[in-house]
Amino acid sequence: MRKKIIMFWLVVLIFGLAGCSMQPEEKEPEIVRSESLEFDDDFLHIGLIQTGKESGWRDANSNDYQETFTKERGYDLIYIDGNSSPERQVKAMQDLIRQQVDYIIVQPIVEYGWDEAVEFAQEAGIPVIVADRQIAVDSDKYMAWTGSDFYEEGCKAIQWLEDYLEENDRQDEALNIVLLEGNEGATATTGRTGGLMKRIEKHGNWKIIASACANFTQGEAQTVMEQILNEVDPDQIDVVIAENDNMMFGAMKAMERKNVSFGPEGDIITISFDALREAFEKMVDGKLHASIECNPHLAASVEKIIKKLERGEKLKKKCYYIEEKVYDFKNASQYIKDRNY
Ligand code: GZL
Repeated sequence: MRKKIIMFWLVVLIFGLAGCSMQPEEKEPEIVRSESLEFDDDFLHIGLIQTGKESGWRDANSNDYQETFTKERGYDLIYIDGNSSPERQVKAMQDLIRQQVDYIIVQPIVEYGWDEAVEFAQEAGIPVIVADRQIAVDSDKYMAWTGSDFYEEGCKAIQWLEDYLEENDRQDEALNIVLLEGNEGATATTGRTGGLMKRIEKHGNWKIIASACANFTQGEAQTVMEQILNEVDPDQIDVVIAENDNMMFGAMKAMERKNVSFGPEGDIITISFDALREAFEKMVDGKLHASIECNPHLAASVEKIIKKLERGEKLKKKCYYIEEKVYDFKNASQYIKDRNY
């Protein structure tokens, strides 16, 4: 019988009344121990707050959790779809505290807005594990983070471009670059953009001639790329970089509609992130030059952290990075058969 004693009624009262919008001058809540409330089973109750369904990467990520945290393996996974709304995600954390889950896994849409909710989870005695993107709160407010090194992913993308240009004796060429970015305030966006810009700035004759946010979605990317193609002569574009494959697919639809030539068999160099199976298909078909892998299989890393905590072990570090590779049109056919998402 799993018992969890938490500050239950007070959390309900504060979040219910203030809707998680406590004013700084308001008195800090006292910790009022309530009657113990418990789940009537032996499962480990895991609350998962997901971003939404914005990309193929996200689907693979969600499936990975659902295949890992199963009843057969001793877990009761309470999956909450954030529906691409940061506010809904914060409310989901309040609900999971009320349900007194054993752990909360949060996959944040954006880094900000988590302070109160994470603090109350901590005071309620519910460990929070952050995965994928990060949250901008003191790291002592959550147990650990696991995910990708997004900055490194950005650097890898430009390293690949530099190598490709060198191989084709184009290393001294001036380049005009179009950049499609993910959600503003998301670690995947700030990290990738940071790595990309850091490396692009090393080339005096490389220029970002247009950039736009398309929130990691294919539809928004097609719209913003159509706008860019209305404003910029496609013959002036040398490279299109999209911060995930789905946005690149949208950009490709916009370029096809304007008969713009792109990809290894065309003119414009195309680079994206995630390395979805569909990106491999585009690389094999000569439309995509490279995709920088972002591994969506985070559940095993999260489960390892939970098992350590369940054994009462102290976590030796706060950040658990996962392995990732770079794939391109030259090696895509070698790996595509192994890509299951
Ligand atoms: C990266 C993840 C990003 C993916 C996008 O870890 O946060 O969000 O790159 C997804 O496809 O939408």
